[in-house]
Amino acid sequence: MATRRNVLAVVALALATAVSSAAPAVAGSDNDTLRAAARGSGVRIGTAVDMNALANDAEYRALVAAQFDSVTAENVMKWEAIEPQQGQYDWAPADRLVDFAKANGQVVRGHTLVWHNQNPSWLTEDAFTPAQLRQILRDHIKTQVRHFKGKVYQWDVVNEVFNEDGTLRDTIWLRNLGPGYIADAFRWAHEADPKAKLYLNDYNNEGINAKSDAYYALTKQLRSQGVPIHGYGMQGHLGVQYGFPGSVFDNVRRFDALGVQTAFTEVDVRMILPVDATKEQAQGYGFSTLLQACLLARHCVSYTVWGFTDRYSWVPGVFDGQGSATPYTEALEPKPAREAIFHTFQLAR
Ligand code: 9MR
Repeated sequence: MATRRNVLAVVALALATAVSSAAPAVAGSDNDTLRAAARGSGVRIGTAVDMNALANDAEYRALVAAQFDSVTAENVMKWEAIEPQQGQYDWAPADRLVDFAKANGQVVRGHTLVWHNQNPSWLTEDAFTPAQLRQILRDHIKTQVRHFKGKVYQWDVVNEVFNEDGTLRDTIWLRNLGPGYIADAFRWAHEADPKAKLYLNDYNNEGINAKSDAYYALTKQLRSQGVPIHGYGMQGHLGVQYGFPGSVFDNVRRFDALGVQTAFTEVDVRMILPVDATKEQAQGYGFSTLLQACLLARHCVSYTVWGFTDRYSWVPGVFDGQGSATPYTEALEPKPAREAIFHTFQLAR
């Protein structure tokens, strides 16, 4: 733990080294990998995985296996994918990820059980009564967590439940079940797999602001009521044009003090195209800032990038004129951001 605290002092040096070092691209010895750099740090290095890419792109598959020790399904564990028709579950794509992870000595983060997006139309379009919806939610959570019992070590139980101003987001769940749906979701997930670590998860909640204040208050409240909640997830979707939140470590530290784990769950740092060297350097700083906060914290256990290559990133399709948000180029070459992550881990050893 003591070495974790040295990270901040030497990070400027790390970044200077990072941008000038010519690291090997895809190949290289095991010592050159992100997962080797992370070893012993207490923080796992993860990536979201696109299952089509994993099946069809051998270079992509090799990098997932070599560079990461944690994986998250980018889409195939979401409700619309898992239960496309009511009561009919399609486990196959998610099971393939679990098998891949096992074969490569990786853990699996489960994403996500309750969300307002990517829900099947039978759920959102049919007019269920509140009592029916409660039963549906309970069945869904219990069935899914039971299926992956012992195979998924952390679950994003509820995803993105707060607005930016710290009020609860207006969703099918809040409207029909009231705010108690959050505690219920955690209890049901815990009953289905008592060993899994259960997380809240959101974006724009990395620094101290109205949204993270709301999560802090909720976490405290749920813990005092004995609700089985174990972790606070910060997605970490940043952009160089916005600058980076300054109070990330303070925020992580206050959740530390509550006795819950923390994790960075979906880190990417986009930029307005075209790419230039200054933006790439700033991007490395963004990736590294979140990782430093994680390494400095007592209970921050994982740092996951939301896709590791621009070849499959969700960013350009959603943010017009923006991209280059991941640590590897479309050609799967490492960017300064990849080296910033690598060196930040190395310094924590
Ligand atoms: O990366 C995911 C993309 O492929 C999907 O089309 C999109 C649909 O909403 O979801 C993306 O992942 C999101 C994640 O599940 C939750 N946090 C925000 C992520 C980026 O939108």
